[in-house]
Amino acid sequence: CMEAGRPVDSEMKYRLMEQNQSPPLNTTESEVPSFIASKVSQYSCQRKTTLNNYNKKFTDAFEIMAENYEFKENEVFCLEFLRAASVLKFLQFPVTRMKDIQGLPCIGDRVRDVIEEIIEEGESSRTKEVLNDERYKSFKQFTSVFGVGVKTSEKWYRMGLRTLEEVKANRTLKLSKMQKAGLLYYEDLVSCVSKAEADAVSLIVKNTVCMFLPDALVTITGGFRRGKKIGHDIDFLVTSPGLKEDGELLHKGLLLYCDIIESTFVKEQIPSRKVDAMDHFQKCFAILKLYQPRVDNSSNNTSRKFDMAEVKDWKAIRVDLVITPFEQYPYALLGWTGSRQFGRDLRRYATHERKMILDNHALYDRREKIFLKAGSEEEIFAHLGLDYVEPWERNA
Ligand code: DCT
Ligand code: MG
Repeated sequence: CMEAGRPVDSEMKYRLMEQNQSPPLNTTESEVPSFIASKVSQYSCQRKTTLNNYNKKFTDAFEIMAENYEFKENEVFCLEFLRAASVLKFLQFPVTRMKDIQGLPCIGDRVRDVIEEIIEEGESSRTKEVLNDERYKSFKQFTSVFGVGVKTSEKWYRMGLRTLEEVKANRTLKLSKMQKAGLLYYEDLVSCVSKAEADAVSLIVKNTVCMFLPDALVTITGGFRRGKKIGHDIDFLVTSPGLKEDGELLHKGLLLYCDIIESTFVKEQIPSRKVDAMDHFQKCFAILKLYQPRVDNSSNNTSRKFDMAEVKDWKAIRVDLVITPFEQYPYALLGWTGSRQFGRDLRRYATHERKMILDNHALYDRREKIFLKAGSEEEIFAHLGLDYVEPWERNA
């Protein structure tokens, strides 16, 4: 199955994987370092995962399965599918037969069954079942509202509610301030944030922060720092050389909706052992009103007047602002850049391979009983004995 000079064989594809490039047309096999599936690390922090996903068909299916298990609060099965999705995102070729995944880590039996079915049938009956499942469909709708998680969805579902329309119509529900805002700006918030919108918001946030903190360092984190072109929100990290304790900063007011979470950081406390733990920074889950001047192509005055009154010229955008003390900034940056899977694996790697505890504030060496200081992300990777992984290679 080999055309002249054109490798289509999957052994060859394996060898090309680590090079992160498409198959060269005129190289002989011996020039390409060989790739061994069993050498692929089980930790995504030891893999380079760009946005170039050759196996979207599979990873989309896994992510639906994972989400369904998340809704059922089955963390073990959820993580199994998320880890498998991450491994397949790393592969530099599309999987077309079972032999392609032989020896790879994190591919359990449940995952294997889904892969096999997709290879053979083009789609997975299990995934289809989930997508048609009443509970999944309701949870999917409920959790798409800002401020609504699995717990709230569970409560609403048990009350017999099935759709967002039913939620909105129900007068007995006591919605939080956050959920009310989530419903009020629902259409804007479910439509994704573009890179252009992220850049526009970035300017506003930087200018505003610098008004009261002139030497502030404002960095866009999350998916946009990893090179994504769209996102569900925009994540920012704010620090300044003078900032020792976080506090005060968010009380100046600049946003449509703003839920300020006060810092809960306790100095003496060693980093959290919980792998999915949130951090203790002062943060603000906000909704920003981004004005988008509309191109007015009507020359008719009356219709212009009508437009001015009726047309909404702004979009509500979800923004997370996280304020960090200066010396914790590299740790916060690493944590908030994500991906979630990359962060989970960094912490798991630190715990199991290095006897260290990593969180968004610090790295603690349990053997030496010391906190390891870091001035950059590179230094954190070095402390962990890991090769540096660039932000755009953290799309695990
Ligand atoms: N994060 C974290 N702990 C949390 C939530 C988030 O450490 N409880 C980190 C991991 C990813 C990063 O912050 C940004 O989170 P999201 O905005 O949810 O993810 P994203 O990768 O930016 O994706 P999206 O494009 O959907 O915003
Ligand atoms: Mg984000």
